[in-house]
Amino acid sequence: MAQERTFIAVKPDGVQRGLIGEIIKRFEVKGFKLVAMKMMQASEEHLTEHYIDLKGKGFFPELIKYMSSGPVVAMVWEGLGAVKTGRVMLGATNPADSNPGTIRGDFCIEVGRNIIHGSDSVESAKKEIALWFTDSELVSYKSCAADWL
Ligand code: DAT
Ligand code: MG
Repeated sequence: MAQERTFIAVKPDGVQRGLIGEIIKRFEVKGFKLVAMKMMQASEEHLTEHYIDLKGKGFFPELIKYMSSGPVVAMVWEGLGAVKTGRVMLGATNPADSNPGTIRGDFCIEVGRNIIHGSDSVESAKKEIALWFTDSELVSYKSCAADWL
């Protein structure tokens, strides 16, 4: 495993349901380092670009409507194997299949309201981070916990 960055976003339902803190806490206590974060109302154009690989799916219009229905909290987390481990922490796409102990397994029920996004590969993480953040928004610093993780 290598040091990686992954793009994580609390979706509009996660924001409205008061789960921002819980989600940040899980990545923080796991040992990942927060390198960028902002709350924003994403446009349909921006979300279409974010989910461009799913454009042909039947649920796509509904997905864009849902994701643009309120503010999201966009974040970049860094650490050893952050992409793969981040996905494990999220749980399966459909909360009905997400194990208890995962974020989706613990806090949601429906695939169309699954509260959180996480990059599925290092390559898509790079694309997503570039889509959601400028270089200057990515903060470079050494965590004092780095040698203890
Ligand atoms: P993930 O978010 O786990 O990476 P994905 O990239 O396949 O999953 O799909 C993106 C989002 O689209 C997913 O979080 C919820 C929604 N979605 C996926 N499959 C769906 C389906 N069969 N019906 C409704 N929404 C779906
Ligand atoms: Mg995905």
